[in-house]
This record gives sequence, C-alpha cells and structure tokens, in this order.
Amino acid sequence: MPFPTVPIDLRSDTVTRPTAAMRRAMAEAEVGDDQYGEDPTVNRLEERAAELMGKEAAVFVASGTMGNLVALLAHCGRGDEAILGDESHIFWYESGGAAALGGIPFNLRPTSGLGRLDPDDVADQIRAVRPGYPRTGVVCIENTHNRCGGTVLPLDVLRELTGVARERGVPVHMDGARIFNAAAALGVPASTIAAEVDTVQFCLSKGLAAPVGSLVAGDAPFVEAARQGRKIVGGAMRQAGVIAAAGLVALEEMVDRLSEDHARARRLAEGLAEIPGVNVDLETVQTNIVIFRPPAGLDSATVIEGMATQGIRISNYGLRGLRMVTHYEIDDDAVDRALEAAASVMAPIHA
Ligand code: TLP
Repeated sequence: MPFPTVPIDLRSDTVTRPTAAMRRAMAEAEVGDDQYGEDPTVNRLEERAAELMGKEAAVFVASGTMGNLVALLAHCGRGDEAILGDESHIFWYESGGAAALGGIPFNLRPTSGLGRLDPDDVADQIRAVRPGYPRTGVVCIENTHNRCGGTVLPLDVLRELTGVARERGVPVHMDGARIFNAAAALGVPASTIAAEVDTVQFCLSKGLAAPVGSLVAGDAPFVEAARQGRKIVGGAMRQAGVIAAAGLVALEEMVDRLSEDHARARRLAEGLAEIPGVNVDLETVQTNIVIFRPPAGLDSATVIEGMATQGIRISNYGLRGLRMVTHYEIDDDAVDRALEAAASVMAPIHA
C-alpha cells in the first residue's frame, strides 16, 4: 500500500524496531548453549525477570503465546479445565493451542467492559471433585486487558478474584503481556501485581520494544514444568543470548517511559471523542490502547483504508471496532497527524 510519508504505525505496540542500544547489546552478547543452561545472557535475563516479578524463577520463551501455552501445560493435565474470559487473548488469538496440544478444555466466562471476571461466577465454576467433572486446573486473567482496551485490574479487584481461586486451591495464571503498562498505570512495581497470582507471563516485544521474547515466572517446580513444556513445543533454544540481550535492555531502559505512551493514548482518545459520531469509551483508556467505533454508516474497512492513504496504520478489532496502540515510535507529532487523518476520514458528510 503506498504511503505519502513514513507510515505512522498504530496497529500495535509489537511493531516497534529494536533500539540502537538493543542492537549493540545483541551484537556484543555473551552466549552459550542454553539447553545446557550455559547461556549467561539468558540466565541473567531469567534471573532479572524472576526478581522483577518477585517469583522464585522464570523461563525465557519465544513469544507471549508460547508463554501462556507452556504455563497452561504446566498447570493442567489432559482433560483438566482452564477457566478464562471470553474476551481473553488466550481464547481469541492463540490458535486454541492449549486445547490442541494439551487437551485442555476452556471454560469461557463473561468479561466485563473493563476486562474483569466476576469472582462469584468464577467461584461457581470451579469444579467440585466428582467423577464426570473435569478438574479445574487453572484460572487465567489478563492484565492489561487487550480486547477491553488496555484496561488495568485494580489491586483490590485482582485480590478478590485470586482470593476465590486460592480458597479452592486453584492456581491463577496472569497473561501479563503488558504487566509493566499495568504497573505504570497503578504506580506500583510489577512485583506488587504479580504477588497476587501464582504464575505470570510477560512480553518484552510489546511496549518494551525488544524484537523477540517473553518470560514465564512462578515457583521453581512450576518453572521446571514450563521449561519441559517449552521443549515439547520446540521452543528450547541454543545461543539465545543474542535475543535475551535485547530483553535485558528492554527491562533496563524501556519500562520507565511507558507512562508517556499512556498520556499519548489518552490524547488520541480524547481527540477521537471530539469527532462527531465516533464512539470511544474513555473509561477504558487506561494505558496505551484505544479502541473506538466509527460513526454509524461508516464501516471499519473504509476508515482503515482512508487512514492508510494518509500514512496512518490502525487495526481492525472486529465487533469491538478499531484499535490504535501507542509505543515508543509514536511521538506527539504522530498523535497530531493521526487525529487530523481521523477527523478527515470520519468527518460528517454535509449534504
Ligand atoms: N497481542 C497482539 C495480537 O496478537 C493481537 C497485539 O497486537 O496486541 N497476550 C496478550 C494480552 C497480547 O496482547 C498478546 C499479543 C499476546 C498475549 C501474545 O503475544 P505474542 O504475539 O508474542 O505471541
């Protein structure tokens, strides 16, 4: 598709390219064979991740999808059920991997507009031990919540939910692909959030701009099982220090700037809300994601195409509308240009 200028890519915070510091660190990384536990850079990244999450251990995996998959495989045997939200990334965008490879049925629960599960409902759904019932292996939550617009779970809401699972002896896994965005929004360290769950997956390749990689953290036996799962899915690597090095830079240098992305997303959302007929729920704009609906009569594909011809790329979120995500390659000028393009593409038509 031809762009008049360098495109402003708001489709996702996954589109970022590694920073100069990351490229340098990758070139200079000290490496070894990770399957012998001998890659010092991977080892450092795993130790740092465990420390930041306040967990005993962590394992480096290729993607967020792989991280969630190995976590579910570690929590559930074949036929054990995972309770998760009907708007969760694991359900929508991970190719049903846990069911395909682990024989793990999904018990999908309704998700509120703010990305929350109802603790009473989850409590009801946790199975009693009885022949014929599947065992409940895990409850999964997502924070920030992608399809709900990057919403954050307040700590008391999180505690109430994990409380009901813990009372019944069921572990809670957090898809924390963007846990550092949640932490920035709440003004707490990521470990304060992770302390409320048993296991957590987070991504280096979303707002933190690393090219590859996610980490799965939890207690040592869980991480050992996740490591075994990583091997099963073909994800155990060798001199992976070359990519882990970029991850270490991401954790060192890219976390503290996330609130800039949040401020720009807010400005985008407020600007969009001023365009007549555009529907954006400002309450959901809590981090770096903005989901909005175009004015009635204007379909999403037309808006995407109109924006693209002005050099602005955004993504289609189906029934939820359209999505824009801010990240470190989006500056104030990019926000202005995106809003100008949105205003012209979605301008009311005067007879
Ligand atoms: N999300 C991507 C797309 O898959 C939709 C995006 O552009 O936002 N959990 C959450 C909450 C995510 O948002 C994502 C990526 C993942 C897991 C999966 O991570 P990857 O893409 O590394 O497998």
